[in-house]
Amino acid sequence: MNGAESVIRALLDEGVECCFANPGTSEMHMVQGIDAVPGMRAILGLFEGVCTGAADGYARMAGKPATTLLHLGAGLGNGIANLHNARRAGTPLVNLIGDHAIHHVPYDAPLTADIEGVAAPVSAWTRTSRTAEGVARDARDAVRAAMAPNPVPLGNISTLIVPADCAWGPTHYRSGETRATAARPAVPEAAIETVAVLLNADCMLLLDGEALGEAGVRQVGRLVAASGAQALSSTFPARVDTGPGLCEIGRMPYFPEQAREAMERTRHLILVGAEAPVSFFAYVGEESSLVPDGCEVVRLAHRHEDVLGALEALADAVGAPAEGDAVSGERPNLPDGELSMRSFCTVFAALAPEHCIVSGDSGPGAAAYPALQAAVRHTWLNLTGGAIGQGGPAATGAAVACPDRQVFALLGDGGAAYTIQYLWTQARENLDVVTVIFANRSYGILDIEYRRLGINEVGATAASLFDLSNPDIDWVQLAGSLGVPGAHARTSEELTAALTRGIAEPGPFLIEVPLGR
Ligand SMILES: Cc1ncc(C[n+]2csc(CCOP(=O)(O)OP(=O)(O)O)c2C)c(N)n1
Repeated sequence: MNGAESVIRALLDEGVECCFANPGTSEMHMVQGIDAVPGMRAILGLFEGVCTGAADGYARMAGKPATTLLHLGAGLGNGIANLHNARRAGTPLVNLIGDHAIHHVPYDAPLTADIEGVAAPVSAWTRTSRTAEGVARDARDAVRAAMAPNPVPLGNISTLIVPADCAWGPTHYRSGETRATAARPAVPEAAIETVAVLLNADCMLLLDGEALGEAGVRQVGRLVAASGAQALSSTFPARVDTGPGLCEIGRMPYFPEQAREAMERTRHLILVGAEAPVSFFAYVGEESSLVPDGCEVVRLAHRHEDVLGALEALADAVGAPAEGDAVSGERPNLPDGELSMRSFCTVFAALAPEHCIVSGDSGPGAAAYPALQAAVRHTWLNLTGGAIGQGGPAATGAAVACPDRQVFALLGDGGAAYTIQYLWTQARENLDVVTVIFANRSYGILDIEYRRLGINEVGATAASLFDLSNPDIDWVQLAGSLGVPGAHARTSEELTAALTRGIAEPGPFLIEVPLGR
């Protein structure tokens, strides 16, 4: 076989079964390898940011990496924003990047680039293969590195660069080596003992990582029942599993003054897989840390550690009941009349199916989080790194990983415009995703941030840089041209009808609502 085929076999042996691809000539042997070896699902994305965001969404739901297949430095570079988000999320992901054959690089042909340089800021592990014989080993190492318990800033992205001659050259590959599993390091007992002594109603548990998976949230419920402590997730965690039967999980607010207010009465901020909260941006004269004076920060567990084990041990140590606090769960009645963010949230909470997945981005969609939490068990995926244009691609990958679950993407129109090609992939793969576009025809948050920075005069040029009208994008028409049916919803009744249809019909659907924050 050739090197490319050995790479695909190696990836499959490590449990990687899905490839979000946008290939070029230097990846042709990889494409041939995928063709030749059964088991690797190859999905075309029309922009690399779709591939990388989809690989992120897939892994957040599947708990194992997908691979991307991208074209040299230019292709990888196009995918960087969503790789940045995936790094912040701690998502395991393997980039397979083709390169010129080794003998061709010195000729500086047009697509020649410093691919390792492009990969470096987002990758915890980067390697350029040197031989066809070595490339399968490289692929296995890439997956293992992506699954390693890395500390927070590093993330879990591996980038393997495969020169074309390593892909086309002859090699042997023998399956049989067992798949590697990486254990998370245990939390020191001293940390558990320290928190057990001080846990009371003056504490806030700030949660991220495993603490926000279903098993983690159950343990948090026990701790809340035993101590009266508050439980909040960090502002944009990668994944939260909540809803009726599980403990209510609030969210650390985005704006600094609101975050400080949320911690006003907190004497001990206990970090459970989370980092101490900081202001998203610097503001003139404002501190970067959001932790109020008089609040002590205590760490129970780092995100890469055995967070779940630590929570269990802590709950046992404080004598917490086996069944903890839980949301009771009630569907709201369907409203009628004018459509507002409030009625949107009510309709959404009334209709969203059990065990749905919601992928967020910019825009006001996060407002639906409390209402949904009170209504149905679900998984919420957040924009982890602030690089907008993630929600649609991540929803695509989540739907590939979980074909039995209804997926929603709640997107601001500004964010949606970055990576809207994802709709085409959803249509082609017949994925059950309902996208809601909040079309306020503006970069609304930038208008708010502009004023927060003390610039009160919004001049004509500034206003034009925050304005998405002239021309208005018709998202339903745009979706139609990408193979996705849709509807405008201007009233609560129209939203109810559109959402009911989108959920009932197989395949993707898009709803444009004239709402903003
Ligand atoms: C990749 C990237 N480019 C630019 C920005 C800056 N930015 C943050 S929010 C935003 C506009 C969001 O607009 P929209 O999605 O319509 O939501 P709205 O604020 O109007 O509710 C922009 C451009 C960003 N965060 N990420």
